[in-house]
Amino acid sequence: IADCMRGRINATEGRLMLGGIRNYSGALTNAQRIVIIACGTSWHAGLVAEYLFEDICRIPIEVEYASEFRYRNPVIREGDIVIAISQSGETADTLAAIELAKSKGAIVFGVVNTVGSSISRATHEGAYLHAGPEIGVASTKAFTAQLTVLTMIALSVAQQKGTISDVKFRELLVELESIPKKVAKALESDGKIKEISALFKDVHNFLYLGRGYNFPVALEGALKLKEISYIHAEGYPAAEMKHGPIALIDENMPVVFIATRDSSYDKIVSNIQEVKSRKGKVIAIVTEGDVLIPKMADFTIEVPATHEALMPLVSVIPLQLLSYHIAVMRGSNVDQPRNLAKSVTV
Ligand code: F1P
Repeated sequence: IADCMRGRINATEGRLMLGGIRNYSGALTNAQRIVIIACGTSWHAGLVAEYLFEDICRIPIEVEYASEFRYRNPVIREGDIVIAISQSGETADTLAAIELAKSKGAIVFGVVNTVGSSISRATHEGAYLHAGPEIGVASTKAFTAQLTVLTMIALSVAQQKGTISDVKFRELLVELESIPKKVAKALESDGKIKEISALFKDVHNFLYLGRGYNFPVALEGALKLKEISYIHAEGYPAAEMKHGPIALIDENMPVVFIATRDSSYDKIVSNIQEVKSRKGKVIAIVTEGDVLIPKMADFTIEVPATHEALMPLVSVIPLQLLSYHIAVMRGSNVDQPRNLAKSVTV
């Protein structure tokens, strides 16, 4: 995350410079609609960006699986901007979706990790992640780097559009600069997460629930567990639980709540109560110092407080560690999960 921000932001001076999106920055600022296309973890980063762009830039956003978008006949109008997100820069579905969007006249920005990759060459402009190569197949640090770059893009668009006050812009910039330290703090829970992992390594299903900015984090937590430990896991918006998944909850169902202090805190507390009253086992990711949820949950893992728009950068860390430890304890090769390729080129 720090590498991703280096040379791009100076919070003290309130400066933000993303060289990679200079030429088409006017088109981005004046976008009537932004369509984000990506696959897997990158798609989850796009969902977080949707909340942020809507919130601070007031631009309508659609987040599409590239693997579906490419086979549709999507409507692209003048003034639409497409942002393609990819760790490898080689994902065939994302590449095909970019070509389709370009053929319909869209300007396409890339948020890509691999310099000189096919996607970075196919896009009109873009910002690299500078996250360094992912050693394993499953995307981890690329996810947090994608969130960092997307946050910088949203902040810069909001500033140019005037949809964010100077005070809020600076506040978010200062907070963004503090994230690497907060991630380091979140990593200190590793020992505790390992102990929790030992208790759940043999279960067959997991549910992940979150609201608002933490909803895509719930999806990502579930995907990481599936990818590297081969345990079936579902991510849902916590508010959707009552529309179906609640039927699954009993004493054998671990439910991971991403329940940090934000504008939907009270609502997620009610969701935890609903799960506890059905004897579900609750593992809650909470903000440091929370006293209420630890009394209700079976296990709590603390993360440092931050602005809710930046929380996914921090709240995803314990979920990545949980998947990692469970996978290692189950004897899986976390770097090379079965059936998964680093770049899905077909
Ligand atoms: C997309 C992705 C990854 C996932 C795995 C398969 O890749 O779905 O999120 O972890 O590697 O591919 P990318 O387009 O972000 O490289």
